Amino acid sequence: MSRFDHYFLMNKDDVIEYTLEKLPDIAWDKQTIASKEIGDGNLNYVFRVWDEKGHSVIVKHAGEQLRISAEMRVSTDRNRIESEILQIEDRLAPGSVPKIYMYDTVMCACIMEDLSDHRLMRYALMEHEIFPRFAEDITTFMVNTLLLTTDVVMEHKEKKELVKRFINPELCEITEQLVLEEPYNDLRGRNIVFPRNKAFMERELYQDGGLHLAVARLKFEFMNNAQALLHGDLHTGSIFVRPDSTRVFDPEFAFFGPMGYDVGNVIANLIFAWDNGEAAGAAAFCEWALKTIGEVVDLFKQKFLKAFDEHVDDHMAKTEGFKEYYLNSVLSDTAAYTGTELVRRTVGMAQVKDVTSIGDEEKRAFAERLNVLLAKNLILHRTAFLTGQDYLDAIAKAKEEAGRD
Ligand code: SR1
Ligand code: MG
Repeated sequence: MSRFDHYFLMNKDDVIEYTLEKLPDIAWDKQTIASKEIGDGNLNYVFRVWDEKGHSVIVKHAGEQLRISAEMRVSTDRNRIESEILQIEDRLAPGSVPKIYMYDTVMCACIMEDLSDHRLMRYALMEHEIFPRFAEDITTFMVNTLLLTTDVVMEHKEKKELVKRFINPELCEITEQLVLEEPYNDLRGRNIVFPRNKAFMERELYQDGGLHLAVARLKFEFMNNAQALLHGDLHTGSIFVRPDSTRVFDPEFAFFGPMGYDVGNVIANLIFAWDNGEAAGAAAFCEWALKTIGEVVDLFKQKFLKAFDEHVDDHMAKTEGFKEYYLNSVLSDTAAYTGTELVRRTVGMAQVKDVTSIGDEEKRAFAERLNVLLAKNLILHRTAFLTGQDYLDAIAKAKEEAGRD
């Protein structure tokens, strides 16, 4: 019998006892073992447990209520999904995610590698730190985890088994509502609109029927295109970085969906970092951010085509012209979901500190207008974004237009 045979919400002392019980093979120093809650996400509790002999782990624990809102409840099964996905991702893209030491469906917790020698990418970017390896690392991660879990590569029955195992209805519902619905109509009264931009957002987002139709299509493509095993929430708060290392974590929104959703999330969150750099006048950082946005698109394409040649077995997928058709559909989705991420983080319930921390109100309002104008271009002209330069040109255009409004 153990205290941990039945679920309860653990505090930092419970977590120490839990770690000692679950990881008995580590020679913990019981005199100095300590724990601290370090999570700042919207959903879970994250504890660091360490001792003075140099041992340390991270314990991630799911509560029944979400941290961002006591009214929002989602299944604690998200921790199982996260742990299993991290193990799959580690096989597909070795070294790109933290190691999982154990997970436990009773306490809805998992214990994983401590990456405290890395920084959360969003915060490092907000200090205008540069990560020269990032485009290279993240494109390898995306091509390996995405293309290699599609039907063009996987044995079809095996893939369908995975689709079944990672059906993730509650977390997907959060995305369906917060990303692909509410930013365009404030249906549940949860949007947060910066007062200076109220009239602008009403006109550009709430009253644009053409945009609503395009996003409605994107919502049902997200729900019905079980293309690849997505991370599902691949923003810069789900990535740890060091100048020489990139590690992705937090895949609790994982499910089989359109690949462009992950790629678009990465691009949009680099744009938020660039917004912040622009507001601060951090020229060298902004130059790196733009270069990285372009490289993410171009390296993704290059590696995708190479991996397609190396891994695709399916007879029909090898038909001449199919590879280019398939990549172009992913690029079109990428542009559109870059747009939906830009919009939802600007007016939706879950915003990003890169933008909300811009202290000068006019600069913040400008960044938000730029994001929305850029987003609309990406969503409404999604098939026109085929290269990194196409994104850079669109950012420059939105910058000019946002200044005029
Ligand atoms: C209610 S959860 C809000 C957001 O936090 C997560 O990181 C996802 O991005 C989700 O949409
Ligand atoms: Mg998260």
